[in-house]
Amino acid sequence: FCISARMGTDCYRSHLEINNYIEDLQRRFPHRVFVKQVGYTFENRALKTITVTNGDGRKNKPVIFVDAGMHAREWISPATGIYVIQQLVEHFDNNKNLLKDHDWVVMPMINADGYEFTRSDPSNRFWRKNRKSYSEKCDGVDLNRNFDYMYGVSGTSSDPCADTFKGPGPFSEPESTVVRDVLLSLKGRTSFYLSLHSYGPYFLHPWSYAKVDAPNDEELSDVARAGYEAILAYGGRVYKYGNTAKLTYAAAGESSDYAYAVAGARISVTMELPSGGKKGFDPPPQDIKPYVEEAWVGIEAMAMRVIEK
Ligand code: ING
Ligand code: ZN
Repeated sequence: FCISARMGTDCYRSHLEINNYIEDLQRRFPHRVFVKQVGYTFENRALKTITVTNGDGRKNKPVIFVDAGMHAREWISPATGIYVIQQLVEHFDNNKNLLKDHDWVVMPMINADGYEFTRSDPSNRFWRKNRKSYSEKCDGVDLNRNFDYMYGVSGTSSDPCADTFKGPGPFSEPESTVVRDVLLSLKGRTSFYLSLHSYGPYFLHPWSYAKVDAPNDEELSDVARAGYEAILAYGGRVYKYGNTAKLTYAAAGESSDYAYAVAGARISVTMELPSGGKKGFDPPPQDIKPYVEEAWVGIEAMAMRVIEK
């Protein structure tokens, strides 16, 4: 439970607290912040994006799109998404350069149903998928196998009981569909897609579906390297970076391949935040602050590299 009503790094926040926080930012900073309801989860939870600008009124700037909370148990991901929003909005004066020629769109919680499920009982803490069911025996679809680029060709399962169950078809899930629609609404504008997961630490870039170099592999690695170098210099942690399939394993139908191949994001990265706690996905609340501060150093560095291109 959270001691402070003020949004900080002392605890993991509920889906409702996160939505209330961004709504509150819109009220406090109406000239720089725009919150949009973009859809609903299977269990009818509201999914929102927050668009952050510098308030200069210029339309159609390139966009840096950040999403978090695609996998339920990866609690440090939405915590990092919240921190990104805080830096851009509440600490705008320190981060003006990140918003000069770019708008940021952040979706801090994709899999709200799964997230609330992991919060509802300790026995559910390590649930990964959403909560929609396609079998009597098992629930949930892996949202990061449900996107329609090379859907199902590798690293994915047709077994509803598997943690990487891809679902009955591409975009069968409301949550992945919402991410798709937000990405497509920004088509031609997204210069950088960043998806926050855990655990690594890794910076992963296309392709994920196979051990194949993406057309601008060098440029992708260059941005990922900027994150790696910044975090190394900051506190000595060594992230690995590179082609997803080569560095880890091939997996198709995930969001960073989709953002890159279909939604036109020239740079696309999945950031796997460091492990923590007993099982890797559960850094204790007192670790939130150092984790998100370190992550921000990497995110800022990658964004600056993209912006300076
Ligand atoms: N990893 C991601 C996953 O969906 C990923 C990222 C995608 C890794 C594709 C490798 C291949 O599996 C986590 N931790 O969720
Ligand atoms: Zn994940």
